[in-house]
Amino acid sequence: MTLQHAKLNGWVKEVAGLCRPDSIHWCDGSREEYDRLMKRMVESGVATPLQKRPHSFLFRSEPGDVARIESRTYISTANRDDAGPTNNWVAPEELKATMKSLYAGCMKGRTLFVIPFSMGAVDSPIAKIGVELTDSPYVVCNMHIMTRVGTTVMEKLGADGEFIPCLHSIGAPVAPGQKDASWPCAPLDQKYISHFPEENLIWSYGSGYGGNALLGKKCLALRIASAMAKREGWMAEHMLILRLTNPAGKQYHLAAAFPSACGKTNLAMLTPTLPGWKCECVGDDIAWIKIGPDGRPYAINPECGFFGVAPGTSYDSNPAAMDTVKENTIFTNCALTDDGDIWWEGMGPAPNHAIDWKGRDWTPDAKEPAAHANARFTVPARQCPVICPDWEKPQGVPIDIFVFGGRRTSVMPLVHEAYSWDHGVFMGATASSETTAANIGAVGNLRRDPFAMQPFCGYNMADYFGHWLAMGDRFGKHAPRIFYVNWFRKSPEGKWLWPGFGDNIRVLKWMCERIDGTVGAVETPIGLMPKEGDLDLTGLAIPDADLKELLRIDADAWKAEISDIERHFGQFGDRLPARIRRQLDDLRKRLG
Ligand code: SAT
Ligand code: MN
Repeated sequence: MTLQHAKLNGWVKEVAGLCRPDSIHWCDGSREEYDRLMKRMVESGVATPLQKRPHSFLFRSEPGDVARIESRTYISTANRDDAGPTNNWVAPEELKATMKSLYAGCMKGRTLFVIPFSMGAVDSPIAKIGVELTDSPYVVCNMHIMTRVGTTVMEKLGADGEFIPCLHSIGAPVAPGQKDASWPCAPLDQKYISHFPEENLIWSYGSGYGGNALLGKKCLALRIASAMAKREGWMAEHMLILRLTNPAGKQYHLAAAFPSACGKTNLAMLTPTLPGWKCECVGDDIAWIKIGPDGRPYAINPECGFFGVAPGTSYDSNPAAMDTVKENTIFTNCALTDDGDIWWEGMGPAPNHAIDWKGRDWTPDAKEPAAHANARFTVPARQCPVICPDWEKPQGVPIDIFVFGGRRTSVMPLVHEAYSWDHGVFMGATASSETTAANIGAVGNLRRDPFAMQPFCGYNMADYFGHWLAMGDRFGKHAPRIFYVNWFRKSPEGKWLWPGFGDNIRVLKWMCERIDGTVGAVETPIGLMPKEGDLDLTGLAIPDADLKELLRIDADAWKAEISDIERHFGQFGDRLPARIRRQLDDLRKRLG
């Protein structure tokens, strides 16, 4: 591919001068390119082709490089307050100096790949172009699946089109004659995932895994895009997008924010247990939302693949995902069965023998799981049997419903609805969840994860709350209704109270009927909730006591919750919008 883009050419040259790769390869996004890179990785033993899944491969990462690393993720703004209290911050000059010394010569012995990619269909007015420079062929293949890569993007870029520069290195040069590691990367204290939102720039070093390395995803489509969206008056959200069609054929579009590994992919591909209802997936992780010509919010999925959590995915929990990953899939950190297939915990019966994600022999009586808890599949979205026919529509789909949620084994009821837009923004701002394996760190701790954006907001979170308020003012009568859900409540004895998965349609149906004004709700201190008979439980054997517990509001627990919210808000000081503080006062009053 020849290039006339002076700025891009200049940047590639500059990076090559610093990182010193042996060669440079401009990616065209073709199948041949993907196959060639995969073939080389198979030959060097890095990738294992799977006999049971056509054109699919297994990779095993370094045991220290298995997830996003929030402690090594930076939002580097000139002013520390502009990154806010929820982000790690280092001044741009200092961070760049540190990283430049790491980048110096870091690609020796490797190829520098130039990946021009589009987030969003190339012809979408909402799409943005990025260019990732990386020394990892694994990243190139994943980017092929997760984004639109190659020639059409270069054509759109032309001679002077705008692009977001995304520099990535695994941080592991190879000397001549040295045997390469199967998953080369840098030690933890040298890993950096850095964002410079004031100049739309991403620098990542030292990790080859997921969001640390596939820079179109969390780095561009959330951290950098959220800062751009604030400046430009749109929204970049950590949300799945789902189309629901009721038995009468009426469509509703829902966008839902849950933290990583809380079931976004499962909800996005829901198989409804209520007859006549249809769900179609538009996206499973990220939504870019703009106000359309008719004043309504329209959302696109900027990605074109799924990077889903493998463990727990099964024909019971998510049949659509299981059918999606039958072919053309990259599996990372799953177990390998003796007949050349992959396996993970929660998929179904365990094999008698397998090779675990660390490459060791594994049997069901092993002490450690066969697949890593954050093992992933990377797969083209178009292979999903329930992909929405409009999933690539350039103008997006109109959003009727916003949903927030997280994993809470207590306190949070199954569902409640906001009294107003501001109340809904308060729900988003106070969203909380028990932490998961998607981030390196302790699992199962309760943390506030506002709008599921805690790890992904590229600017001061208090200003982000303000942006949500401002967008609501602009949506006016077209503002989507806001709900909060919790599929994960347990009984005091530790039993899951709600079946979840396909049965979540019962809760979504209530939301649609709330919009249509055809179902009731009861006012509670925390919001509007279904009263007895409002949730369609046809065909579901759920004990009355469980349902009561699912919808129970424990006033004492909520008072404790208020103290925790005070603490959470306290970190923002005066920057917290008064309208959000007022919502907390109102909640306190309603709780009495
Ligand atoms: O590794 S990713 O950041 O892409 C996955 C996730 O945390 O959702
Ligand atoms: Mn995510």
